[in-house]
Amino acid sequence: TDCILIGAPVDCGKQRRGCLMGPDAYRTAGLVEALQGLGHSVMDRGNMTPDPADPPPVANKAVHHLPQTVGWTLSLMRAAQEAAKEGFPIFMGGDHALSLGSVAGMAAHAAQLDRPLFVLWLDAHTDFHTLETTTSGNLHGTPLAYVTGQKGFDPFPPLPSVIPVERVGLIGLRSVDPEERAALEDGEAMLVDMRMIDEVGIARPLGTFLDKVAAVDGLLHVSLDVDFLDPAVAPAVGTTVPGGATVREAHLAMEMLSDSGRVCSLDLVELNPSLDERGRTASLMVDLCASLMGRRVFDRPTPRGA
Ligand code: DIR
Ligand code: MN
Ligand code: MN
Ligand code: MN
Repeated sequence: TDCILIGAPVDCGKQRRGCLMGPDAYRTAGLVEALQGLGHSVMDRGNMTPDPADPPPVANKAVHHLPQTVGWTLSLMRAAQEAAKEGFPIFMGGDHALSLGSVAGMAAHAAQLDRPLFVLWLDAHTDFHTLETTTSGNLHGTPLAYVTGQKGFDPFPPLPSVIPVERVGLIGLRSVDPEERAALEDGEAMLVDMRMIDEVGIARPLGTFLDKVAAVDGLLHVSLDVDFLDPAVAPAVGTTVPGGATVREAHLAMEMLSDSGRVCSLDLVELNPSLDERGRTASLMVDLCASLMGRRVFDRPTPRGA
């Protein structure tokens, strides 16, 4: 695979600063070498900057950093479409607001190929707020609503291609705001909270989702938020929520995604290296990325349904 690393030091999607150091933390933790060690070619495009943007203010006074976020969305939408033509884009965040652009751009790319794009959201949170429902005003809590075409995103660029909510799977959920819950409970997204993982494991719901992708020859974008993981193993994130995925659950998910052969692009988001000791969260994220890109203990397929 031709991996294209895109540094997206987006740091305007929430109040606490630090995610701008994420791309360099992944480089320091050896992401390039890990991918090359698996036989992939790697092009590191360096770190991007946002386009200039000056959207009119919105009614919800809680919303902050709107111009910067719209600017990032414009530049990342374009970067995603360009990179996807040449290889497998890996968006090194940066906070989750970067997915407003990366996912919108990947959706445009898939539409050009006439392939359905699915999205797997690995996160403690649903990130399904609109500019109208958010009370924190933190725009990292909005990308999934934007890319699925929910109303309330007027200052943002119009979506070249909307992702129907039934093509979205969310796994790892344990912090969902009431407005998000109401909006998602009406829809057809696959919602996998931590209780379901406790009860049936992560392989079953993920396998079901991957079968859905394969049934229509779909492509899959994976958005991996650090807070999907338990804070005991991944403390370097501003919005820790106890009770997250274990290291093994996360690796199993990555290996199944790799086996599926469906994944076309990846976001690594919300890493805040200033909250860490010795880069351990960055190292774990690099190891998970390696599993997604083919690293194995032994080569054997997951005995699915066995
Ligand atoms: C919360 C937290 N739902 C909000 N969201 C996220 O601010 O809207 N934290 N994405 O990581
Ligand atoms: Mn998130
Ligand atoms: Mn989150
Ligand atoms: Mn909220």
